[in-house]
Order: sequence, then structure tokens, then C-alpha cells
Amino acid sequence: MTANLKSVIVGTAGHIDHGKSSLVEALTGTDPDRLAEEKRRGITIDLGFAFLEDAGIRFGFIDVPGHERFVSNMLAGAAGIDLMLLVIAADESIKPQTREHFDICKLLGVQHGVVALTKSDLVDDSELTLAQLEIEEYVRGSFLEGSAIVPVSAKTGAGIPELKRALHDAAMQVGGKDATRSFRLPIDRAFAMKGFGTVVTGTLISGAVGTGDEVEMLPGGERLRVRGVQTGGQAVAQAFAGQRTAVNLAGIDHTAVRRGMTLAEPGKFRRTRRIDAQFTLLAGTHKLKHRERVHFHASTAETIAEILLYGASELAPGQTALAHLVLQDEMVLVAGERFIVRQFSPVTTIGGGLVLDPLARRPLSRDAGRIKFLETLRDGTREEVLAAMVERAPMGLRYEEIPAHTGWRETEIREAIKVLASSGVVKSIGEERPLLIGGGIFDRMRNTISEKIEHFHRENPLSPGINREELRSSIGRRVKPQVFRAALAELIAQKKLEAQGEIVKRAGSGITLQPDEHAAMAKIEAAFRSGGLVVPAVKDVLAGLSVEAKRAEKLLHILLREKSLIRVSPELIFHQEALTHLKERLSAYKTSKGERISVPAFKDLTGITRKYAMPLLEYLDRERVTRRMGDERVIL
Ligand SMILES: Nc1nc2c(ncn2[C@@H]2O[C@H](COP(=O)(O)OP(=O)(O)O)[C@@H](O)[C@H]2O)c(=O)[nH]1
Ligand SMILES: [Mg+2]
Repeated sequence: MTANLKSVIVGTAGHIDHGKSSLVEALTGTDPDRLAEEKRRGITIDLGFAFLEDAGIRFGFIDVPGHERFVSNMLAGAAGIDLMLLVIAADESIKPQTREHFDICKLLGVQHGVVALTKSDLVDDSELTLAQLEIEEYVRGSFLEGSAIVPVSAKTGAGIPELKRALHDAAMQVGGKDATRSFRLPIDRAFAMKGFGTVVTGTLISGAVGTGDEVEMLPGGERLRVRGVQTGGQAVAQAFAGQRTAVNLAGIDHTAVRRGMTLAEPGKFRRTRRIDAQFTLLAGTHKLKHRERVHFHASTAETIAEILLYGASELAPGQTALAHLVLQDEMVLVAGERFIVRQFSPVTTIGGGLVLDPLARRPLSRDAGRIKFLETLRDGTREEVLAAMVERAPMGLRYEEIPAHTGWRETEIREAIKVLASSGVVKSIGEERPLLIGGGIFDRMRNTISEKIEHFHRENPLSPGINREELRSSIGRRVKPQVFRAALAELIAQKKLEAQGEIVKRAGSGITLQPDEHAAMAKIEAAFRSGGLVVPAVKDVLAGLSVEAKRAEKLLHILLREKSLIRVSPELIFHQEALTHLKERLSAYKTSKGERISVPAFKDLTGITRKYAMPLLEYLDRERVTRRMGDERVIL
């Protein structure tokens, strides 16, 4: 029944004692002051909640405290609101927390609102008109300009129907939250309910959640199961973005959950301690210094942050700048999310901003492109943003990084990749989770490979081609294997190169082996491999082949070039497998018997005679596997 109603979250705002809580009760029939202390003292301390279904709209009311001491509670509620109900008492008009709450809503990007001019029963018509004019003047130039200003009295009920109509009209303008994105519920309350266990509540700001879902509690990362869901005090199969939501959780004690934690779809959100953002300092405050410490509030969470200004030592009131914020505690933040900043002491709201990159890297003075990149994040189209991200990842951008930084949906990401790949701006490598690399970088890599191969053929006219691994390491250690493979595959597909097993060569170039040469080459290799460390004499191996001496010599060269065989001394050639095995045995010897080994011990270990042992030890010295010390060797 509730699923097809439009859900709109209304947040009250305004100075203490201006009648916010009374008005919510007059509208909904529910007293939002739920705490015993609130009832006793007659003030709102924490967030209160109430619901109203009216002409096809389900309103969720969040009643906030007006007292300046409880602004941080107000902020926890304000983050999810669609519509501000600015409450101003006709007999007092605009007061400090009227201004502060209104500033906060502006900084949070609230787009819609209604002004309730309360306690209309306490003033006469001329005072009412005066207050109305004053408010019109005050909201000029803001999102509230032209919004309804409705005189009401919670005491007499005058104006309540008109206010409901005004709320309804404003609610029709609200765009609503996106239920198709990943589920995220910033928690504003956690408590135990008899017979149910742990219940958490919050404004569902994206996605949907239903009974039986597996969810993740952040920042801890615990995986939990949803036992039940309620919205507006009624059990539902699923709750959707834009609804006040209560989730009954299995697997966690309510004392382990606090306001500011986030319930989310598993694996979709990352915690962060550094963000890049656009920050605005309110007019009428002090200037902000570079590295100033502040209170940081986003969704229902708060922490302390240090603000680093990009390219400035201070920010003047009323100005906006790009900034890096270092958070004292880890938080879950997404791109496009708004936040509020309050002065460290005395605590007043001084500004706020927009998260551009929730997973920012530490600022580096050599990173000259950062400001331009952040401007692209702020103003660019999806394709422009993705192209800029790829440009800043010269070794390739992993697919998983894209949603983590941008919050985009899978379909949006795939679409942007398609556009950029078809224009050649980006090369997408792999299907499922592609690695993205700049088109220019990829082209240069292909050219480098071609050049290396040309060079190799010039230097090694006898060799059929270069070993793949050797080619890769000649290109640079930091090149990711899949990028190298993709570049190579493209050159092969373009028929510029050919590959034969592990060997790569210029297409149509070099030596092509005859069938009898293939067989002879295999025979040479087998002879040395089966010998182990007791290798046959080279001339005997070559003499035993069916091809003539000159061709046999050429085949041996190819095997040495490929490094399948290794020349240890002018007379002795070993298979590389035998040498690798020998090095492993030496390292095992070092572990069990110590780092020194004598010539007799080496002969014992390997079972070979002096004829092989001495050249091998000299080879190992050259390879820095061992070092000679008197009559012994030290295993390095
Ligand atoms: N005369 C009159 N008093 C009101 C009206 N609305 C609220 N009040 C009183 O003003 C005081 C503060 O109201 P409350 O709703 O707690 O204000 P809040 O702090 O903004 O939530 C209470 O004593 C209310 O009874 C109204 O419309 N008319
Ligand atoms: Mg109140």
C-alpha cells in the first residue's frame, strides 16, 4: 500500500520555542518529543519522528531541536530531508537558530520548503503582515524565495489546512531519492525492542532494503541479516529510498550500534579518511585558515576534520574554494554528498560543501593537475570525468575504482567506457572488470613493442625472435601484464607481429624452421635436460643430429639465445632447469647446514666430479649466488 505513495521527508527548522514540535503534533497527531526528559523540560533535545499520509503523499516528519546546544542532533536529521518546514514564531520573528538552520539547509542543498508563521493567535493582523514582509525579504535569493508563508496556530488550529496544502504543493515538486542505486541507510537511532532485538532507524537515502537481505554495518564491516523492515510504523516487505525506515537486525547487539554508522549493501561502500571537496564559507563568519581544525558533519555522522585549502592560505567569508579534508575518524561518504562544517570553538556553523572525491589521495605539491581534475569532477560530464580519472592513472584504472570514487551505477559506467573506447580516448582491457588505460599510452606501448622487436632482429639476425618475458621486462617493470598482453595481441591481430609459443617476432621475418630442424632442436634440448648437472659434450650432441653441422650450430645458438640452455664455460652448456634446481638446493643447504660450503661438500651435494663442479662454482660466483672465500664458498 505504501510502495506506490510518494515518500517525502520534511524536516522542521527554526529557533527554540517557536512551535516546531507543537506544529508537527498539530499536523500529524503525534507528539515528536519522545524522550521523558523532553516532556519534563518541554524542549526538544533529540530528533523526533512522525508520519502523515495526505492526498497521495506519505510525509515523514523529522522534528529537530532548536536549542543551539543541540545543533549536532539537528544536523543528523537534516541530512536526509527533501523539504524544509521553516518555523518562525510571529511574535519573535527571525532569531539566531532560524538563521543557522536555514544556512544549514542551504548548504545541504535542500531545494524545497514552506515557511510556517506560527503562534498567529498571539499577534494582530498588522504584526502578522510585518513578520511576513520581513521573512520575504530574508529568503530573497534563496531556494525559499516565492515559497508559501503560512500563518498558523497550533493552539487554535487556524491555518493548519492551508499549511497542509502548501506542504502538498511543495512535495509535488520534490524529485525524490534514487531507489535504483546501492542501498545506504545512515543510522540516526539504535535500540532494542522487546521480542525483536536490535532495531536501527534512519532516512533511507538510496536504494531499497527488504526482509532477508544481507547488509553490511559500516565502519566495522559486519555482515548482518535483515529480520524485518518498517516504514512509517508499518511492517513492509521492502523499504525504498526516501522513506523513514526501521530495520530489525539479526547478529548484532543494539549497544554496538551508534548514530553515525551506516547500514549498506555489502561491499559497495568504502570508508574514508580523506576527501576532496568544494567548500563554501558562510558570509558573516571569520576567515578560515589553511589547515584549520573544524567539526565535520555528513549524513548522521560527525567527526573532527582538518581543512587544507588548494592553492590558498586562507578563505574569506562568503567564498568558495576547492579543499582537501582529513577526517579524524573513518566515515562512509559518496561523491555528490553534502556536508556541514562548524567552527572548532565556539561551536557555530561556518560553512559546508560538496564531496567531489570521497577517496582522495594525500595532496602532493608535485600533483599540479589536481585542481583541474577536481573542477572536472565538479562540472564535467560522466565521460569527461572518466577520461580525467584514466588520465591520472598512467598504469591503468581498475574498474572497481570507478564506482568507489564516483558512486555511478554499473550501467552508467559501462556506457561511459563504451563512448570513450569507441573514440579511442580510452583503451578498455578485459571484459568483466576491465582495466582502463589512456588511448595515447596504449598506442605508445604498441610502438615501443614494435621498436624493441625491430631492434632485437637487427641485433640478433640469427635468432627467430625474442622471448615474451624478456620483451616485457625490456618495456618496464611497472607495466601491468594484461596491458602488455593486450598491446601484443593487437599487434599480432594487425599482422605486424607473429608469435610462436614463447617467441615473438616481426611478421614474416627471420628464420622459419624446417620440420627436421624442429626435431633436431628438440633433441638438443632433451639431451641437456636429461643430463642434469652431468651434461654431455656439446660436440657429441651436435654430431648425433640428422642435420648437418652448420645448421646444428645455428639451432644451438637459438636455444642459447632463448635462454633454454646456458653456457657456463667454453666447453660446458647446461639446461636452465638444472641450474634453477641447483640454486634451490644451495638455498636449502644454507637453511639447514649454514652459509659456508666447501668444494668437497658441493661435490657431495650435487654428486658431480671436479670437472663439472669447478666451472659451475665459478658460474655461481659470477651470478652472485655464491662468493669465494679461501677454499670455501659463501652462499649469498
Ligand atoms: N499560543 C501559542 N503557543 C504555541 C503555539 N505553538 C506552540 N506554542 C507554545 O510554545 C512553546 C514551545 O513550543 P514547542 O512546540 O515546544 O517549540 P519548539 O521548541 O520549536 O519545538 C510551548 O509552550 C507551546 O505550547 C501556538 O500556535 N500558539
Ligand atoms: Mg521542539
